[in-house]
Amino acid sequence: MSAFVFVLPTWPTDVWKNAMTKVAPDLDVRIWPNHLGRIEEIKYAAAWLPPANVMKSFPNLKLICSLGAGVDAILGDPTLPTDVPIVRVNTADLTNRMSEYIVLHVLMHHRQQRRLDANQKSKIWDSFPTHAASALNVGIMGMGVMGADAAVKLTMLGFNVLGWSRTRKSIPNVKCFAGQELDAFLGQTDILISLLPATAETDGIINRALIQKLSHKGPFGAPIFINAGRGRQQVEADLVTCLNNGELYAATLDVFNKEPLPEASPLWAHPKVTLTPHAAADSDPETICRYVHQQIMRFENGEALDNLVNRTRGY
Ligand code: NDP
Ligand code: OXD
Repeated sequence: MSAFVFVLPTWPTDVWKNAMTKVAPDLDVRIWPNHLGRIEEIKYAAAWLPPANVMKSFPNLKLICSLGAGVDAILGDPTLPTDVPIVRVNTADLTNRMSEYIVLHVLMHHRQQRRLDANQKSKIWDSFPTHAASALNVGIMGMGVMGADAAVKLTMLGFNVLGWSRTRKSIPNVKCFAGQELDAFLGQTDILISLLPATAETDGIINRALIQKLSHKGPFGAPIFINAGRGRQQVEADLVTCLNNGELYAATLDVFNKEPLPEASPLWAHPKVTLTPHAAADSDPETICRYVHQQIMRFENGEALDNLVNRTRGY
């Protein structure tokens, strides 16, 4: 007897249970914390923001599936069983949604849509001069599944695209940097995008010192920052300082140090900030359940799992 459990403290469990039942009608689906049944029967878990100590409470757990691409919340559990493989989500649906978000916000800054919106509100007819996409260098930190897809789509629009990752990539029309080449990458970047995972190495990486290394040669005279990776990567006080003193021209932020973003945060009402509630790439329950079920089947058939998390790297 093997059962599957959802651990979803912040998501509607009925939606996910229905999706999984549709995709895998024979799977015995349990819900943490109130519908666990005999806990010894639970072999598979799928989680988003699981509280600490929950995974260790399943004594026969064989596989953990993260319902997001990022696994920082799962790995942050100090009592996480060390011998259970963790698989993370990688679906075309999630990747496409992220690329939509990145393209939308790069274009929004490039075409100065917020200025146009403000002009419309004040009934100001001002057809100010604009520039071509090729006038902008867009640099992506994190050239994994999401970063590589967004990079390719941005090149199609005519932007000059650069990428930085731990290991070097080779992507047509994208200038790829790796590891120690960060400063060279930053110096050529007008719009900086973070699609990095949250790890000990990336915590606080977007700070004032890094922002000061970005290019000031772009058409706006100061760089723009877009973060759809994780909030832990940005020092929010430094972002506010740089936006106020002109070291940053503008920012789009989807992720924050603390979520939901506290009401007292100056980012909410900052005139240079466009803010979204960690919604850059929403997860479609049915698509993701299909993917999770495939991983369970692979495990049961003794096949290699897809998108295994490397615990040492932290992503
Ligand atoms: P991947 O694991 O495929 O890619 C991560 C990339 O970051 C890789 O290119 C990796 O380099 C690079 N990287 C990691 N650590 C470092 C480092 N220390 N220095 C340089 N590069 C580094 O992840 P995904 O693309 O699937 O997702 C990226 C992140 O996006 C997720 O972890 C999550 O935090 C966030 N996300 C946010 C969403 C939202 O709605 N806001 C939705 C989905 C994801 P290398 O390739 O060399 O390993
Ligand atoms: C993810 C997310 O990691 O939605 O997938 O943040």
